[in-house]
Amino acid sequence: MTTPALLPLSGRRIPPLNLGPPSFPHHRATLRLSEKFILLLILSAFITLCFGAFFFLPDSSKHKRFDLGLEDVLIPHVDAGKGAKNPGVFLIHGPDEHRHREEEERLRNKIRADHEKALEEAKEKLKKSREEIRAEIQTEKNKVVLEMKMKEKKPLPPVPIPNLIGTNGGDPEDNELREKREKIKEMMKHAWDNYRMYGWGHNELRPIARKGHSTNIFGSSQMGATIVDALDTLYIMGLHDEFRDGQKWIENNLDFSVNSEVSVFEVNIRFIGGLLAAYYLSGEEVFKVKAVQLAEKLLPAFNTPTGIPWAMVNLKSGVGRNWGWASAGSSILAEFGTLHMEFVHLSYLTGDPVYYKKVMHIRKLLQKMDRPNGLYPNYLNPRTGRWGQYHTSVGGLGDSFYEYLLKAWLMSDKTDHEARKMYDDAIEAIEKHLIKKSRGGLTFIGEWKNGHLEKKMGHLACFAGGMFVLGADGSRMDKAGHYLELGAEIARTCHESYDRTALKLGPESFKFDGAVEAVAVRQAEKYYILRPEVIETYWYLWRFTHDPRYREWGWEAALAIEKYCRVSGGFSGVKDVYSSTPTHDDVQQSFFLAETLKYLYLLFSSDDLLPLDHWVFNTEAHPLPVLHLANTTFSRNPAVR
Ligand code: DMJ
Repeated sequence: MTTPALLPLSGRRIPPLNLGPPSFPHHRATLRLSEKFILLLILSAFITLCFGAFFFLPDSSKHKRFDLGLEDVLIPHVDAGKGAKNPGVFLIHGPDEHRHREEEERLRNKIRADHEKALEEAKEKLKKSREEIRAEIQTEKNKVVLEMKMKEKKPLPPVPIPNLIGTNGGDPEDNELREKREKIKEMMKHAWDNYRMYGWGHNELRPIARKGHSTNIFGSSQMGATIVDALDTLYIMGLHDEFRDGQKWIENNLDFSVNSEVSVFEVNIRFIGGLLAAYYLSGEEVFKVKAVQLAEKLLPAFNTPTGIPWAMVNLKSGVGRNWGWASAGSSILAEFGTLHMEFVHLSYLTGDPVYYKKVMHIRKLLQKMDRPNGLYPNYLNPRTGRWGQYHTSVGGLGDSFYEYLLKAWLMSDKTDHEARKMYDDAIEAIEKHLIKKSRGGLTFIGEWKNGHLEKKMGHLACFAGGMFVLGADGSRMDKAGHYLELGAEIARTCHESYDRTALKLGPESFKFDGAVEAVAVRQAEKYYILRPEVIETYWYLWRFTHDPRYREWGWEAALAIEKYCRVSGGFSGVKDVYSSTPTHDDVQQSFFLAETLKYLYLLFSSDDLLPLDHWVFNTEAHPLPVLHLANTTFSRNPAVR
C-alpha cells in the first residue's frame, strides 16, 4: 500500500513519511518526526487563517449601491466637502445626492404608477364584451391610420365643386310676399339671438328657463347642435354676421375627441349634413374638414357582424350599441338607412371610398333580404342580419329610409337606377298596404304591425306628401300625375290635422277611427314640438304646382307658431294643441332653425333660390348639390374625377 504524497505549498516534493519500524539510525528518525509535526502545525494554522478570513472579514459588496440603474452616478468620492468622513468610499453627498435621490424616487413612483395603470386597464378589459373589445381594437387601428394620414400632411384632394346655383337671393315677386319672408327672417333672428344669449355652445335652448338644453341623441357634451344645424338657414337668409359668429365657434370649439355616446343618425343628418351644406354654400374649408373629422369618428359604429351600424357610438372609444327600447336588439331602418347622401358626398370630397362602401354595403344587404308583403320592417338585428318585429311605417322609425332612396337617385343626377328601383318597389308596397282613405275622404298613411293595419298617422309621416311629388317625375309607367295627386292628398290630410286643433298646430300623431278623423286621441300624442314635416310638404307642393293654397297654409302655420310658441327667450313646443291656453315644453329644437324656418322662408321666396334640379335637401333640410358621378371612380387619386 502506498502512502499518498502531500503537495507542499511551495510545490517542492516532500518525501513520503515512513511510519513503519525504524530502519534508520535513531537521531534521524527523531528529526523526521519533528519535521512532520511542524509541517502539520503550519498547515493547520494556514487553514484556520483562510477559514477566518472567509467568514469574518467585512463584505465589501455591502458598501456598493446598485439601484434603479443609478450605478453610473456613484462616483469614487475623494473629498466631498466638510462632512466627508470616508474619502474614497462610493457615496453621494450634498445637492447632487439630493437631486439623485429625488430622481430615484420619481422613477420608482413612475414604475409603480405604470404597474397600477396596467392592472386597472386589464381589469377594465375583463369587464368588456367581445364586441366592445373588438370595437376598441378597430378604433385603435383607425387612430393609427388617421395619424399616418395626418403625418402625410396632405390636404384633402381638390375636387371640382358642382355647379352651385341659387345660393342666395330668391326675392319674391310682390310686397306682401316680401313682408312675409321678412317676418320669417325676423323669427329666425329671434330664435338665434336668444340661443346666442342663453344657450351658446349648448346643443339646444330652453327659451323659458333661458339656459342650455340637450338630449341623449347628442351625447353628454356640448356640441353646439343648434349652431351647426342653423348655419345654412342663416346663410340663405343673408344673416352673415350670425353665420360668421357660428363659424368662429365651430373653428375654435367644435371638437369630436370627446368621451360621449351619440346617435349616429342624428349626428349624421344634423352635423355632417349641416357642415357639408355650410361648406358648399360658403366655400369655407373648415366646414368640410370638420365634417370629415366627425365622419371618421362614426366609422367604428359599422363594426358589427353584418356591417349594419349600431344606433349609437362613443366618439372616443368607438364602442357602439343599440337603443334599449328597439325590438330584439335591432338597429332602426330610418337610422341606418339615412346615411347615403352625406356619405356619398364625403367620399366625393375626400376621394376616400370608405364612406361610399359602407352605405352601399347596407343597400346590398337589404336587397338580398326577404320582405314581408314587399314591406321593409323597421327593425333589423345587426348581429344576426334578421328582421326584428314586423312593423312598417312611413312615419317615425321608417320615414327617411324611403326619402333617401329617392334622393340617392336625384343626387346622382338620376343615374343611380338601383336606388330608384328600390324606391319604386317600396312605395308600391306602401301604397298597397298602408295608404287608405278615411270615411270622410282623407287619404292617410297607416302603420303595418304584424299583419294588421293601425289607422294612425304620425306628424313625421306628413313629410311623405313632399316626397311623392318630388319622386313623381321618373316614376314607373309614367304615374307622375298619380303621385302629384297623392302628394296633394297627404298635404290636405296633414293640413286638416292642424286645422282641427285649437292652436292650428298639428299633433304628434292622429287617428282615423270611426268618427275620429285626423285628430289625436291620447293625451300623449297631442303635443307639437316645432316640427317641420307639414310645412316641408307645403313647400314641395308649392314648387311643383304653384297652387297658392300651399303658401296660405304655410302662412297659417307661421302665424300659429308666432302666436303660441314664441316666448321672450325664443320659441318653445307646446304640450297640447287642443287646449287654447298652451303649456310650453320649454325646448327650442335645433330642427326648428334648420328646417321649419328654412322651409317657411323658401315657401315665400322665388324658385331660383336653391332650385331643385341642382340641390337635394337631406332629411334635416340641409341642401347638398347634385353630383355628376356618371364617370366617377371613388379612389384616392383625385385625377380620375
Ligand atoms: C328631423 O330631425 C328630421 O327631419 C328627421 O328626419 C325626423 N325628425 C326631425 C324633425 O321632426
